[in-house]
Amino acid sequence: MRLENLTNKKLRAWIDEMARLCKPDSIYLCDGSQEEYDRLSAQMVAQGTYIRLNQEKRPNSFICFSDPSDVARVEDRTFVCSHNKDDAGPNNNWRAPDEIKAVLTKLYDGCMRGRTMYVIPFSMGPLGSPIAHIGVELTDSPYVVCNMRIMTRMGAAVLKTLGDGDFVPCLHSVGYPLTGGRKDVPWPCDSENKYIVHFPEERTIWSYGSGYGGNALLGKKCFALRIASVMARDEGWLAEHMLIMGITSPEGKKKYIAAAFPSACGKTNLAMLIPTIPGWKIDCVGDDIAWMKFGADGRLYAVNPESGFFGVAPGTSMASNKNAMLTLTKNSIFTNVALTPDGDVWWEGMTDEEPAQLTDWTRQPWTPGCGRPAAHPNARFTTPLAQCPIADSAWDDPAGVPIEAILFGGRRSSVIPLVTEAYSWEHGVFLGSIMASEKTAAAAGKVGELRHDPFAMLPFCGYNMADYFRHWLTIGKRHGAHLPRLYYVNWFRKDDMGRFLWPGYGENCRVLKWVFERLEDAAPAVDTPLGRIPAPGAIDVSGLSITHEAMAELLHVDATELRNELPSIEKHYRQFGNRLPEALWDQVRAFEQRIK
Ligand code: O2Y
Ligand code: MN
Repeated sequence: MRLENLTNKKLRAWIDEMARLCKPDSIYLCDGSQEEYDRLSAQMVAQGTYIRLNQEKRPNSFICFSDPSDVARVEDRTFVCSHNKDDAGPNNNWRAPDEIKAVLTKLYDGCMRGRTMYVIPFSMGPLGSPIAHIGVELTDSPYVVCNMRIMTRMGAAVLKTLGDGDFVPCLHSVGYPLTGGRKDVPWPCDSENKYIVHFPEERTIWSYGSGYGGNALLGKKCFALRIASVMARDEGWLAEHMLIMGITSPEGKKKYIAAAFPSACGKTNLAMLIPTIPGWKIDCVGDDIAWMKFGADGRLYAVNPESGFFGVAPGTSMASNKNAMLTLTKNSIFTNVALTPDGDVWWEGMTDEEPAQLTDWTRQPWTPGCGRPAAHPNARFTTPLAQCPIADSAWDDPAGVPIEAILFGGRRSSVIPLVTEAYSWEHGVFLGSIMASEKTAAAAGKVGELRHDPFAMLPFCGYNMADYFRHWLTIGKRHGAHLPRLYYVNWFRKDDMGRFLWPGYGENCRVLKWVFERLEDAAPAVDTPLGRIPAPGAIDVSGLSITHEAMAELLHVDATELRNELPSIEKHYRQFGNRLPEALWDQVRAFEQRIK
């Protein structure tokens, strides 16, 4: 399709306006075809952005290395620009919309000189699904185009579905105009100026200066979480940082669950889990984001707005996540991993033995023991969901899948038991709202420090988190009859010696089995001050070498330890002032009574 033939007036006017501002040499409307993907990939090979991997080992796949200043999401450069600062809340960096537009307009002026502006129409969610929404990203990065083709449904079919309808405008530039004889570089970006800006009232995204991941693939965190969370609040649905999985029992009964975990807590591993208990089966619908709307039957239906995985490579192996490794055998893009001499990829944790020599993510020769990691800790693979060996048969179903349980989880070495069932929806919202996780080496701050990350949405909620809690409570009031049950899980509890008590990975299916059986009213539980936990013996540990003492420790709920959490819960709540729903203070008071 040619630009001249675009019938959507808002789209045409917006492209013209942004082109006048960014001044690209040309404008190209993406059709989403394989031919287009191959052509842009070949162009990036010629430009030095991509290296084609060995066709025999990793067909139709590429590696690229980013600028060392552009390796991850930049939370301190991410802004939510509502008119009223309180509407963004203490959970967001805020700037007045007009003020930030003035700053960015200056930066955008001429920023695409010497480049092509690509127009990417994309659907978050299966095309035409009542749960899906459409966005259009304008970008000067062919890397973004190719990644968006894997991560979203993208191209001509989206324009057809869009018709005259509305879309979320997403403007992106790497901020590296080719003016005054300036030569292009393999990874253009602006290392001085990065802005990831959201205008929730206009439902618009402006991103400048970064070409990496969540900063540049605007369908992901910017649209599918920050802007969509606002849309969901206004329209009565849920846009969440959650995986979606199907669980099938040996009797052939299937249920779908969603699960929210902060970044770096193993969501992708859980989404692709291989059960260790005979007869149980897991299918993957998504590993990062869930959009959920209530159906005519009153049940909550979820789609994965994405169509690929943008997963962390380091630590991924045949042992830790065989399904991910099998997914990325072809048609994949690898960013900031290491290159082997025979044209394949490698990263820390991929194999027990390190290769004798590599080209590392900084393009330097690397040998074991040289003192540098070969792959950047936030190195990523972009790979199609359809290639996942356990892709659920309904992963692309426009109707979505019915969600029966939602898990919240964090990384806690103490206090929080292996699994807890909420007493009610309100109690579950309380548990989600006080979720906290210990920092890993991957995040800024002291390792082990506890950070409250309500619903795993702290970096992704596009409005005041207190209003987000209220939205969850309202959903509970409106849809009482068919609501999913809510759970809090913790795979990371440690013993006195600092060793993990629970083996994790495939063994997590034992906890999922208990959840499944609870939904069938077929598993016993006991009440504790935190919630309902499995009765002794209710978690199936057959074939697992775990001591009774370890199981008891994993399920131990200690009132004194919980009491020690109260000041930090209250502090966390107080930051929201009187916007925090009173129902949550009621939950705190009820909790206080239970731990007296
Ligand atoms: O650093 C980035 O740009 C990616 S962050 C990311 C990517 C995939 C899934 N989740 C996340 C996250 O930070 O939660
Ligand atoms: Mn995520």
